[in-house]
Amino acid sequence: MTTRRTLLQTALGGLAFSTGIAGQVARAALPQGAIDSATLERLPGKQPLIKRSYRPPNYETPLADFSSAITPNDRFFVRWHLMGITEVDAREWRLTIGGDGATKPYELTLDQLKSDFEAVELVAVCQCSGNRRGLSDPHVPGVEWGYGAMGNARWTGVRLKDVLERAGLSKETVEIAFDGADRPALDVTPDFIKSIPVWKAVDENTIIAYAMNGEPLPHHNGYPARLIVPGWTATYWMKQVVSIQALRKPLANFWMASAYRIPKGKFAFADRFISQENDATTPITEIVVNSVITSHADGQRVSRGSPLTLKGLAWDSGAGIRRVEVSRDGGRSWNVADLGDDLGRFSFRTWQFGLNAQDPGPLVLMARATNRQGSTQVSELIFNNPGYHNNVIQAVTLTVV
Ligand SMILES: Nc1nc2c(c(=O)[nH]1)N[C@H]1C(S)=C(S)[C@@H](COP(=O)(O)O)O[C@H]1N2
Ligand SMILES: [Mo]
Repeated sequence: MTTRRTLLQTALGGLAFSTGIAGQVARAALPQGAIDSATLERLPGKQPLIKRSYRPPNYETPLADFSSAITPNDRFFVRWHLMGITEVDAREWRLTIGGDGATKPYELTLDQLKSDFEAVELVAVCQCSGNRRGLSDPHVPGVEWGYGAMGNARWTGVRLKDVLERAGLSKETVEIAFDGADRPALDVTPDFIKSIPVWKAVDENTIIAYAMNGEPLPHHNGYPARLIVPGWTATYWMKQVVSIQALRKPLANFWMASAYRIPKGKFAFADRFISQENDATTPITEIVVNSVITSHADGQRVSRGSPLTLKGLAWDSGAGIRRVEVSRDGGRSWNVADLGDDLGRFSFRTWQFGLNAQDPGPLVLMARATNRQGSTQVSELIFNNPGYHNNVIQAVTLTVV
């Protein structure tokens, strides 16, 4: 049987790679079980997505569906932790704002949320911390995501800081915690509640969104309202948010203290989540600079001599993309690609690069993004047990015929 691995090894065999780069290409491009076992399935209201698990529903977007900077709502990935997911009736929905750090707790209906505060809009990438976990080598447990546990949308909502201000935050408040309408089906699973530091909560870009690309949020993406934490991985982007609690003490549940943490010192980030740090680990926060090739897939055949346009996306935690480069020789030389429209510093940035495939045989194409702070993607996976922050340079091997 011809597997992706043998195909790729054959493809690489004919080319002179330094071992470091070749090893990196193999790991970046080898989806292993994760992508090989993918089945497309349709959730209600969604186009077919790649199913990673059914209970709870975890579905990712096929790379070919990222053909524009904005991810359509019906193609947007879906990630849930708990079994007890119910559709929310917007008329019944209430958002409670309270906690021991709130001097004036109160409650909002959806209409009040929309009418009582100034509406704001921004485009931001929602990316699961574990995006690309399925590419981890050695393999790590968890949802075996390929490249598509991410999406980019124009979010409309209200600033979280405006909502918090009305609750009269006390000076002792250290974190703001969020709970959604979803519930564990068994008592053994802790409810999914997440917190962010006050400084991030009162950032003007942190919003409670009630619209996504001009439409109500799809049920599976958090209808009727969810938190948007631009620049941070999606674990904080609480869907179907029903409760916001101002806390004088750090939240100490499983989802903060044990899950969604990265080893200290392995990844660079600008701002710290100090109240949740311990000696060894810190919560995952800022998205690492990254890019993908979306126009062409591994193994695709292209005609010799006819021009092709390689396309893809690049994004980071909000510094903004400075440049994307493409390599045609396994990473030895790089050429600058053209960037598409700038939809804001938290958005996907499209890019494209025209080339002419001259020689028959395998053609290894790679893309690498650099942000405005000079951070770029890695050649070797920065291995960590939960499989987070994979921004290894992706390689796509085409066959020129
Ligand atoms: N209520 C609720 N919100 C949630 C989650 C969840 O399980 N329940 N998962 C979080 C995680 S880890 C991710 S990656 C994103 C996924 O967002 P999406 O399903 O809209 O793509 O939702 C976040 N918000
Ligand atoms: Mo996630």
